[in-house]
This record gives sequence, C-alpha cells and structure tokens, in this order.
Amino acid sequence: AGEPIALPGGLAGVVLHRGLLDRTAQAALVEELRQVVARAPLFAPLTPWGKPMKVRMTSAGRFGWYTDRKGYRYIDAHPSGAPWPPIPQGARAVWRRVAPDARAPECCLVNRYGEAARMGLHQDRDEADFSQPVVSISLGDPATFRIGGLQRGGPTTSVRLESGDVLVIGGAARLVHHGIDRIFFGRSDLLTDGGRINLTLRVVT
Ligand code: MD3
Ligand code: FE
Repeated sequence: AGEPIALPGGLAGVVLHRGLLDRTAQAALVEELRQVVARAPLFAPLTPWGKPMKVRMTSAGRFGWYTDRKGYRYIDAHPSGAPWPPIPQGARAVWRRVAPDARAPECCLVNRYGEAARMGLHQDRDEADFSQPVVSISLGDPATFRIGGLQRGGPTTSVRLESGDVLVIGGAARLVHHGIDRIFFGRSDLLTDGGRINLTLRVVT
C-alpha cells in the first residue's frame, strides 16, 4: 500500500510506494534497461528554445517522448530511425501492481541523471487522455522531487525519492507542476556509473 502525498491546495492523487522494488528487482530492471539503451541510445534532446536538456533520455514502447526546436511530442521511432524497444517486463509489472485499472502503458521514458542534472518544474500534458495515471520508478541515487499545483508559481512541497520507490500520479493531480531539484550523487551503488534513472510510464493516446 502506498502513502498519499499531501499537495498544496489539497489536491489528491499522488501516492508514493516507498521501496516497492527490492534490490533484486531493481537490479533486474537495470539489466533490462541495458538492453533498451543498447538498441535506443540515450541522447540529450533540445528544448524548443534550442538548449540541450541536462537529463539524457531514451524511450521504450509504442511511442517515445521527444523534444527539439519544433516542440514537445511523442515520436514513433528513436531519432536514429531504430524502433523503440519493448517496455521492460519489470516496469510493466510495476504498472500492473500500482495502476491495475489503467490502460496499458504506451511509453516508458528513461531519464538518466548525472551529478549536475536537474529537471525544471513542468506539467506532463503531451498525452491525449488525462484520466490515465503516470507511474514513475526511481533507480540509483536519491533525488529531491518537487511538486506544486495546477497553476505555475504556486506553493510547492518536496519529497526525497530513493531507489526502488514508485510514484503514482493520477486523478486531480495528473496535471500538477513537478520537477527534480537535485541528485544526491554517489549514495547508491546500483548503477555502475552512479547517478539516477527515472522511468516514467504513460498512456499516450
Ligand atoms: C507528477 N520526470 O519525465 S518522475 C518526466 O524524476 C518527469 O525524472 C521526473 O517529470 C523524473 O516528465 C519526475 C515523477 C513524476 C512523473 C510524472 C508526473 C511526477 C509527476 C506527472 C504529473 C505529476
Ligand atoms: Fe514530468
């Protein structure tokens, strides 16, 4: 069972499952991700303003999330032309456990954070059906996750996310602003090169 996160404004719909994945399950997922990254290498996408993102990314599933000067969107294949690999079984299993009533995920975005990587406050709104939840899986070094409300510039609250934690965002909270303020680099030995991986599973269509 997860714990609800109290959001500014009393919005409901964010549930944190602390330590849902044990070390063995985390390591198995990392092994599956090695195969994803071998077929669909990590890249630093350009924001619509032409700046490279600090987080490197790739995707698995029917669609991959992408950004360049043309804007944020989902695309059918890796920028190399290679098909996106299948979503790892370990990630699908997490989705079924924490969001059993949802449609199947169509995108697993892989975010790779190095020591200085951050992700500014934003909304996830490139999907067609906001009734479907988003599921996030944290691996490797801990991070400070910040979450606010539906309006930009309002109050926010912070949560530390550790390896094996799973966050489910749905309901009234589906469009809240959120981001990653910092990585506590070198605290975990799960990833050979250190840093953090976040998997974000979404229904796109
Ligand atoms: C709250 N990733 O890829 S995951 C993203 O840790 C993203 O890499 C962060 O935000 C990361 O879009 C945060 C947790 C998360 C994911 C989606 C959300 C929180 C969310 C959607 C709505 C509200
Ligand atoms: Fe997001």
